Amino acid sequence: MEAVGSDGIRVMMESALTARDRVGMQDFVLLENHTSEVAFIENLRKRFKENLIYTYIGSVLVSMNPYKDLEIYTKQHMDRYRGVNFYEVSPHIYAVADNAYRSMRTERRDQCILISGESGAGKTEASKKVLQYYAITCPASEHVQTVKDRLLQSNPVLEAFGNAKTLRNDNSSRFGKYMDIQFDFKGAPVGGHIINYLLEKSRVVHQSHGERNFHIFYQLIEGGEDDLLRRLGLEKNAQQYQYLVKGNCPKVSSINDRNDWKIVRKALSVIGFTDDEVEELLNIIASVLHLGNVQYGGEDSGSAYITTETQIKYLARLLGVDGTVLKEALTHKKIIAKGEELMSPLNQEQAASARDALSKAIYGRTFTWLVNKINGSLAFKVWTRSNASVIGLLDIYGFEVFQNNSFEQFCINYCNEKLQQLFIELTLKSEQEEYEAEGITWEPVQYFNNKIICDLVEEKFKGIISILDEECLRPGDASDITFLEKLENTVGGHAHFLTHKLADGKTRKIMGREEFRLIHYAGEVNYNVNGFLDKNNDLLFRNLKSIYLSICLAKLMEILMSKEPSYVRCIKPNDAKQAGRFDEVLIRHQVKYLGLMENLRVRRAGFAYRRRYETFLQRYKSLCPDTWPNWDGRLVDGVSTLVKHLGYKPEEYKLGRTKIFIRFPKTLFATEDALEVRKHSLATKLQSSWKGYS
Ligand code: AOV
Ligand code: MG
Repeated sequence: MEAVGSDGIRVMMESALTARDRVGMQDFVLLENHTSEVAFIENLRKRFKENLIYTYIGSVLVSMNPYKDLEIYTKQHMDRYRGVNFYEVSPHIYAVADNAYRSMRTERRDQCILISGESGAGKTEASKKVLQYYAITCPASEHVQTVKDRLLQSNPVLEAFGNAKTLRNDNSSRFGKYMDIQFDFKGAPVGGHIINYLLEKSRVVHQSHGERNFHIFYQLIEGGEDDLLRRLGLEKNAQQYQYLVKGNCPKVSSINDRNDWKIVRKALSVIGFTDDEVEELLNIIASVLHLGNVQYGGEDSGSAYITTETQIKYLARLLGVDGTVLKEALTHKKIIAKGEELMSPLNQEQAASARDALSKAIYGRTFTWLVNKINGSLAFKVWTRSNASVIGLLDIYGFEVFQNNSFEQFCINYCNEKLQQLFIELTLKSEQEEYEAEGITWEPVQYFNNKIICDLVEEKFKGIISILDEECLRPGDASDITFLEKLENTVGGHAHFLTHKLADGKTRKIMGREEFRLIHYAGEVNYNVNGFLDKNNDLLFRNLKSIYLSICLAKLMEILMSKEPSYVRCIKPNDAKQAGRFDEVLIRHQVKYLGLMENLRVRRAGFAYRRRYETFLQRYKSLCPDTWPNWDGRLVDGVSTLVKHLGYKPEEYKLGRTKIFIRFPKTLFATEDALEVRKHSLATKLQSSWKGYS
């Protein structure tokens, strides 16, 4: 410490302190006032202003959507994070990716990266960055290069068919995605597998104002070559198609459909789709557009007939079916009377909804076929569980609230509710386990557990889904309204459920009579029950729903629980999708519901900072003559000698089995400052001795 007090060092220390003050803490655990939400938000604000969008809470990565391209995803950045200790470089999504990769390699344990946050917060972008990191940095052979290319190219394809412009996000995922990346024993990616959850099929036939249908329709119309469009019977004008005009939003400034078409077309080839398969796929996409333009007239008897013959002609050709059969299918329903099959005519309204149901079914099946096809192309033939490991990436649709919320939002928000629960259970569990493993007493922390809301939705016999299923199966007068009444009778008193009816018999004016409100972990949402029974009844939907809501969701949870998780918590800085805008109210709300303060409290419950002995010793050994340049004895003794020399008081730290735990950030800062001083004095010494020679 001989040089302390010299001007140079004072200036240097001051500038280090000012820099810390300016750019904030790269780990929230190091905030002096860690229980203060104000300090938390201030730290986020400072970092956001400096384009530092990533910050840790221990090992959890908090990511702010910058809404602009930052120069932080280059190959040089990737190299900087390869094989480096998590804490020695600034926070980054690459650090999370690399850490998971290394844990998988060294501990031979499957990993998963769980990305959450509301719609537009940056989940899909984060998942793409992770995939790019592996594709670029992992070892490769010729075969592996093909796999890497296919893994990367699966994204534009899935996004074209499964993403759409919504009011919240110009590229909003309208399906949930869990992707396994499989690595061989050398750590090279050799295969992949995608599971998709609940595509929002209703978007095919209807879009809210300001929203669009799935990207692929516009890409095909804007970018499709003239002879292709001619073969498909399509015009180069999205306004011509009923399924594309509902949202009154054919063009989006941030989207270049024509360019995206080229990207998607190329990606399909890379994944291994033959030209014939692509043509078949596009036949189906075009068919959906033609179906949307099928119009009906009404006979005097009330029966519907088709007024648009051209559409039928195209449809018959593209789908390879007989025109007459198709016409009958679009205007009649099959009924069985006295053991005989009969075709009973539909009225105009019924026929239109049969047409829309067909479009949704066709699109939904095509999407499933597409995912299966991609899986086929990513499948590694000789891959077995025994010689490979897996990193899973979960990117689902984010929590969303619109003016009007229906069954789709109910499913999406429930899925987010489950994910939040997983986060709570696993972070607490792992924290607890770490303390136990290190032989350090655990101090419990109070936190909000959203299990109560999950139970309200999913509990057998008394949960909302059970009641909905029951109402769907009940013969007679079951309707959306009787479903709502049943909900009132069964879960009416629940703390997270409300309808317009107040306990004293009066009505709550702010709520509609067809609505129920759920108080989710992330906020309150009013759901309009209109269409709940129909959507739940939709056979295809039902299949998906049962996979998704009960068995699969459970399976997904099982998959995730069996892996070692890493978390990325995405925050959306403003609702205007604008760069540089820090909307404090919106951000504070997300910090609250993502449980980040609780997460921080759990992490800080006892100790702000923890490091493995070797890492700690390596970094600070130069500060003590007994540990410098090398410590020969047991690591724990080396660390003990070092911290005693540094003047740590017994209440400031604890030594676990493999790690040192430090209670207060200021202890660590003092040590860091001492290191800076030491580095500087060494540099000054070297300089003066060099001067002496010259
Ligand atoms: P989401 O996946 O969380 O929403 P996205 O990942 O699609 O959100 O991000 C929305 C938009 O924000 C992107 O299209 C980018 O324009 C921008 N963005 C996000 N992350 C970054 C980043 N790291 N750098 C630059 N721009 C970014 V949803 O799918 O709606 O829940 O269902
Ligand atoms: Mg997304």
